[in-house]
Amino acid sequence: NGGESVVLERRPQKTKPPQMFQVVLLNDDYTPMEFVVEVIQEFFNKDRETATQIMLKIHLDGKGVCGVFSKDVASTKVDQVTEAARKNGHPLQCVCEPIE
Ligand code: TYC
Repeated sequence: NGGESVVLERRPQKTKPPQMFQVVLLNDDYTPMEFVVEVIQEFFNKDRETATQIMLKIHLDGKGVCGVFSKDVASTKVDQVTEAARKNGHPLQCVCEPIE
């Protein structure tokens, strides 16, 4: 073929793992400990013992990570926790933050 050669270059791989977000609960002086434990069990699928440990960590340190999710799931968790807190009259704050 006229001596021409074809070079197939490898493209840089395009797909990278999605940015992950940690969902964090913040401490406050008013939300009952029991409510926080129930929220962590229900929305973050933790057993009661783990949920209690996370709640106490938040109570002592001011905040604590309840789970790590894709952006969509993390933001849904924030909405669900915030709605449950408001419905029950508690000021509990839940936020998500990108990790790494
Ligand atoms: N500090 C609260 C209390 O003493 C308990 C609490 C824990 C509130 C964790 C919020 O994210 C929280 N009743």
